[in-house]
Amino acid sequence: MTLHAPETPTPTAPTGAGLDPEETMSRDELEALQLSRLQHTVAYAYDRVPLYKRKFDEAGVHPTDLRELSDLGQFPFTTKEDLRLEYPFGMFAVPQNEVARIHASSGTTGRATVVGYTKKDLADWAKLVARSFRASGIRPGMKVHNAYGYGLFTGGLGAHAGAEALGCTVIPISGGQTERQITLIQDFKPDAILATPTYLLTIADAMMKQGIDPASTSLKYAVLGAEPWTEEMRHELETTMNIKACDIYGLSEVMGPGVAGEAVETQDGSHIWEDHFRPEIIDAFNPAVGVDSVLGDGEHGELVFTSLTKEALPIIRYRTKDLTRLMPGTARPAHRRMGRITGRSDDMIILRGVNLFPSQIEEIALRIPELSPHFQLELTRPEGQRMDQLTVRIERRDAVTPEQSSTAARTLREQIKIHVGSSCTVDVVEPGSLERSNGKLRRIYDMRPKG
Ligand code: DLL
Repeated sequence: MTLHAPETPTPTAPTGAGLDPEETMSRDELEALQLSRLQHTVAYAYDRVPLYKRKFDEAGVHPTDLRELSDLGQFPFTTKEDLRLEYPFGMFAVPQNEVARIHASSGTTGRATVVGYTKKDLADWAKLVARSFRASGIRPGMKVHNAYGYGLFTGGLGAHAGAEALGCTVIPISGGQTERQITLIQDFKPDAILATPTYLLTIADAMMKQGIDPASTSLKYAVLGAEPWTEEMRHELETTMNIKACDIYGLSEVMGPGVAGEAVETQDGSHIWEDHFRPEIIDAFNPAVGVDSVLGDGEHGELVFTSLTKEALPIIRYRTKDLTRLMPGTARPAHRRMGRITGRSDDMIILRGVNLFPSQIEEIALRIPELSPHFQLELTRPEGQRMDQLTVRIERRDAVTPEQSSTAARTLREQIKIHVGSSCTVDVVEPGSLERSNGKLRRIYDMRPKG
């Protein structure tokens, strides 16, 4: 039997039809909603989670001090370390039998952080992921290939529930098994793919190796996130695969994917769904508590989130370590947009006093036609030397000659010196020689002696 998929509509500018009422609210209406939800959340967290009671009391603030939105600046921050110390369930605000699902971070950099959801939290999460996907061009009835990893990682199940809530046909392939992904894309003919940007690159690359033109598949939309990526990477993926690629942002501690999502008609950064989360920007390296310590819109710093509706794990002023800025809303005018994440404060390479992020290298390298988007950064400190060294190892594109490779290497080195200010070594390597992504790609290999 053949299943006849309905015609897939092309995206149009938002008319209000099919959008959540909160997406079309005015900023004043939205801020009034935020204030009442914030007052509730802060009191709820104080009453139900001992850590919040302790921290608020120590800081000398009480939920009743929150009279307007800017008063949030007086409340203490929450960090990943707090979640680790409360491992496993100390941050939960509801009894265990009201927790419908648990997710956790992999714990590769320390003890896992555990998060929980009530049934209502799961429904809200699915609604926001559906909202994000819809903004990015996906429509009910479309087939969606979900290559985010399933399991304790929030990507797979979070995206899955969102696509189902939107009314899509979900193909729950998870990450990895790239050959199989390609077969299913060819046979099932999905309209959209959900993956990390570097994993989509892996899929496109593997298609080319098999002699399949990645631009020839049924895919029209990709919703990509879970790791930093650049406009240059968007261009690379959109042209190689003949798709529209939009960003989706989120983190487990705050919810998972769908904290913010990008509109396909503007492609100008993800709108933070401010009816559920109150964002702030603070100085990442000198965080102070106080109403005046919050940076203004447009200023660069660390993104901080307070949940406004979560039941199982209300989170107050969570320091994401993600560096970005807030900008006014466009496609959804009341909801502010976030700039691209330039990097995480804990992923910043400090090379002889110069700050550097992998995304800066991606941006520069992808403007050099002979170089591919496959690269790694290696940090070393040669014996007997006090200076750190950076080696950028990057694959050349197919059909690039050795002479062209060495010219490209020189150009990249010079451009990094000009735009970032760091001297480095560039090693242009053979296509296919660097490890491919299966999800979140590791870009930095820090080989410096510890301590
Ligand atoms: O990565 C949630 C997610 C899944 C988002 C699928 C989007 C798609 P965590 O594993 O907790 O959750 O990692 C969260 O990943 O603090 C950022 O550093 C990074 N990140 C997530 N989305 C983006 C994005 C998921 N769109 C951490 N751009 C966050 C840049 C992102 N970085």
